Amino acid sequence: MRLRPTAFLLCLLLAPALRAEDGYRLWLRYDRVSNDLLRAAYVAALPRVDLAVPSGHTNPVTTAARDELREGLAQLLGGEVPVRVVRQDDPGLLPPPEGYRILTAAKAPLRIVANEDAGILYGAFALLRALEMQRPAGELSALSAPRIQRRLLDHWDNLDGTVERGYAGRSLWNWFTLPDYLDPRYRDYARACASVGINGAVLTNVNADPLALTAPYLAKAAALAGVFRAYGVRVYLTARFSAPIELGGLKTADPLDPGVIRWWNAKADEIYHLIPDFGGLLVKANSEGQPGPQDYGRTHADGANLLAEAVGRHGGIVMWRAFVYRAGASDDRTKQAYEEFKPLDGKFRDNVLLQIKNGPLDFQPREPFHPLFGAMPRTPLALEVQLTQEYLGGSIYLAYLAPLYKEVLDADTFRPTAGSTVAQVVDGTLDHHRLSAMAGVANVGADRDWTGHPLAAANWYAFGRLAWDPGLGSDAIADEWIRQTFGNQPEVVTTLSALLLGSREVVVDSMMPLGLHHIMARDHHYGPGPWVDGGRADWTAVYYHRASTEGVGFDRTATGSNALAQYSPEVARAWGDLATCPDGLLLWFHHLPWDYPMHSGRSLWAEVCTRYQRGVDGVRTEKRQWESLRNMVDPERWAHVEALLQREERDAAFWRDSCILYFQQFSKRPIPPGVERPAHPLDYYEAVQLHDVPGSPDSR
Ligand code: BDP
Repeated sequence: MRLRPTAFLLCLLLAPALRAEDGYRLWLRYDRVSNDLLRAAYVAALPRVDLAVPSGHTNPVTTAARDELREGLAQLLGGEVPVRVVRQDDPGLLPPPEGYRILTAAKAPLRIVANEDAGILYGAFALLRALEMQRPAGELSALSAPRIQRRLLDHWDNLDGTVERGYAGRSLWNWFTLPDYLDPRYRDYARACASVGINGAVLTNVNADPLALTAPYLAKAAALAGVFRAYGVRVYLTARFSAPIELGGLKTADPLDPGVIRWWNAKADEIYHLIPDFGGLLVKANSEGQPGPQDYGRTHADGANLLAEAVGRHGGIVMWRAFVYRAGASDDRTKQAYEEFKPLDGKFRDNVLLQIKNGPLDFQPREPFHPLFGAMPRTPLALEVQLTQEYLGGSIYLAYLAPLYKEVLDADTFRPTAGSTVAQVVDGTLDHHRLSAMAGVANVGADRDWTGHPLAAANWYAFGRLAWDPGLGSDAIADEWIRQTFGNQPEVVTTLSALLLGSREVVVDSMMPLGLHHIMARDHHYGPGPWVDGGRADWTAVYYHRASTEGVGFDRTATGSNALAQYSPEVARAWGDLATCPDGLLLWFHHLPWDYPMHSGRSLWAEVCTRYQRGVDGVRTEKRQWESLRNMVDPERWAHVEALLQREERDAAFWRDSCILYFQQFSKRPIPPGVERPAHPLDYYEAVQLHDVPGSPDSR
């Protein structure tokens, strides 16, 4: 069809307005600074930008920084700002590794000074962030360096393009077209990571496919590494422990077998030949059916050291996961990792990190911190958190997770003394470790907006910022993200900030309040399933909530599983004593009668009901907050979030009604006033089946 000239003209004129806001640009929007005075002040403060590194050379990293700045500044300021790479020869100015310093002086070029090329990149993004946030032109100088060394995204991506627990479409990596076609998206992924300081990506699922370590797939990984390198992002892979059998044709994968040792050494040589800056291997072993050293009567340390030896010769590391549990191995699944790993403290090679989930169970909406963080001073411990919302409503629910990450980072282990936080364990300062790492299970996929929920990219952002500096506040991070993603209008910033900051607690209330945990539906984990029973006990809900006519909750005090004994005496005392145990962990640690008097003055039963109602009310408040932004947010993202909040409200009511009816069978008490009555009987809720829930292969 040919357009008539007038129609063509009209299209051109309308083009910017018609371009749908699809979220692709994330927080790297670089929209022109709308305040003319401020823009003029920036132009005056930035006659030129000098990127100063010791070598003074351009290379892929400094070039990436320079290009990002040129492009970003041109868009933000509406005119070109010269950017050049220069030699930094004043050692007094040099910040720590990967850190940067931004120096301003009247009528002189702004200087970004770094010790390493990556620092220049981080400084460049920090400068762009400051402008996007409309910081005063006189306040652009800065000094910053990461507290944690390896800041990694773990992708649970399968080679067939599916993503385990992924809710944002298929995998970003198109393994079939790699290594030939390099989707421009790979570069944008790396830009986004670098902009928040993420410096590594584990490309493959922890439930590992040995194929990933074959020559053709290593070539594909090398191609991705080639794109990421300029952005300071190193590639890592997961290793299947039995790969010497599956790929090498060996009879065993015994870590002490000389043939196995030779095989891994040769494999490491092959990897490093293709990817000289390969970061290392992440391993899930002897957990949920994965093979591991225990299959041969060896320990986790034997297994980790085998791989660490192989990659260590090339400067690589091994991240060995502590997420292990076996059916019937203990009276309490949450105790198992500690029981297995604590005795191995000091037994790992120095290039092994033990990677521990934030809590002892599995990424529930709220868990206490993992007891291993206070138990292995001679081993560097990496913190693993989930960005993808496996247990928090996938990409349907709004859950800003910085408060969850902060809860664990700020937790006091009291080992060896008060004031020894998980953050200090993880950043290596408490026990003087050379290595430190924090990993986030990624929430990105091939969806156009990367994360499926238009507000879920805040978790990608927050993860990176907290891994850089665990001391940052959830509110400060939300403020940064909102201003860059939705602009600086005060009503938008204030309202959206309140919305984000309250959202995780709303999800806790609507799904698993008061320390209830693991009461979601089987397999796909979306929606309630307090009635889930039968089969392997520690995969059921009844194992965790222990509801009976006597009461509800898992007794983990000395009268029960005594999981509390895995914490320092101070922590165990505080959580073990009903007077000081926070409401949020009450039923995690205690089994209590339904008429137990809560701090609120209500009985436990009434409190459970009230919290579920509070969850629904919380979503309604979120809807009102979002509604008030209707004309201040672009229509596409506004409508998308609005629709998801509608769904979340319906789901929250479903959680409330089904859980209250289920527990009422035991409490035998009426639903208290102020709590809405369920629309259906319990069997209605129990019969609802979901099919093909994303991220779960078992949902049919
Ligand atoms: C659980 C997930 C499962 C993962 C496992 C893990 O349900 O898909 O493989 O964690 O972390 O949360 O290994």
